[in-house]
Amino acid sequence: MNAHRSISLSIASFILGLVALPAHAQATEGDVDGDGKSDLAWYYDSTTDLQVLRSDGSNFNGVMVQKPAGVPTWGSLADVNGDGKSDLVWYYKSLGVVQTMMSDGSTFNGAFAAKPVGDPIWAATGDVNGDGKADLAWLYATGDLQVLFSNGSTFNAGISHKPVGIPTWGSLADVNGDGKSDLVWYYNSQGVVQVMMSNGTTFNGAFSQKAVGDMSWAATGDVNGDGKADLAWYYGAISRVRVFFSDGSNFNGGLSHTMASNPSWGALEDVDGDGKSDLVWYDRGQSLVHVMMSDGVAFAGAWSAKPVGDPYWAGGGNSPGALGVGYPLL
Ligand SMILES: [Ca+2]
Ligand SMILES: [Ca+2]
Ligand SMILES: [Ca+2]
Ligand SMILES: [Ca+2]
Repeated sequence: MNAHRSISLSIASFILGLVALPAHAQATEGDVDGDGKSDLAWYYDSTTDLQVLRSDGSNFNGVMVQKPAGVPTWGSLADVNGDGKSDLVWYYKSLGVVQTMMSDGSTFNGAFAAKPVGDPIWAATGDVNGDGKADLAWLYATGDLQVLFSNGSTFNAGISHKPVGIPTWGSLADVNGDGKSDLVWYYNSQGVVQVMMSNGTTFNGAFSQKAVGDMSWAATGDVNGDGKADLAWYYGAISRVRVFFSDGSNFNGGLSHTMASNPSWGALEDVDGDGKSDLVWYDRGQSLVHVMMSDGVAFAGAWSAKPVGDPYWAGGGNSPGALGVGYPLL
């Protein structure tokens, strides 16, 4: 099996995995304790322990352990009530509902209405209407996309949209820096990333398509700190991550970084709170989480690797509006 086919199958299995309970990691982002530094959430289904590895800017310390009720089908870390602390947004297939557990900085509580939504084939969180509260984007097998706006205590009807085609990968990220998360979708049939800009009430075009080709994993985040979310694309066959910087209307050449180890999962998250999203990845062979800091033009300055085991689900990051989606571990 060649790499190209393997990647396509990985993406296909991820899409299927959303519908059939996935036994692999999904990536998102979040600053759980609200100190401006993105933390990493790591969930083990074997013990049903959720461990939040809190970033102090130079390491993941201060583990916060929680036992949510039940194993999720999909999850995200997102600040749904706009208090600066990322909350846990989990979908339970058995119940057909999204359950949100609010972070108070040291634990997760209830206090957000469960929302019946039904099974998605893709889902993401991001602040689509720019009110400071993360919203929920839910794509159904029919190709219908529903964005549910958070009002701080529940998700309500927001945008109904039917984009052209079903993506193989997607993210919500504010690529033009207007405070509203845009829809960043990859179609592997065309090898291009398509952005649909949010104006708060609908999604429009007006962003050039970017030919990127198939990746092993991808993420969005503001790597150069200009307020516009950038695109990171990891090519496993050449062990290289490429970051395409957004200028608000296109993704242009950014930076290229050859990985020293082989990431099974990656995310962009600002772990030191300097406004530049850093590269966080998990090496499954080593059972280690690594961090490479962004200085705006390159990834340099590695953190101490953090020992963790294979997660069932993982989340992290806090760039404005840049929330990832899941992938299977490679
Ligand atoms: Ca919102
Ligand atoms: Ca935007
Ligand atoms: Ca940027
Ligand atoms: Ca940073």
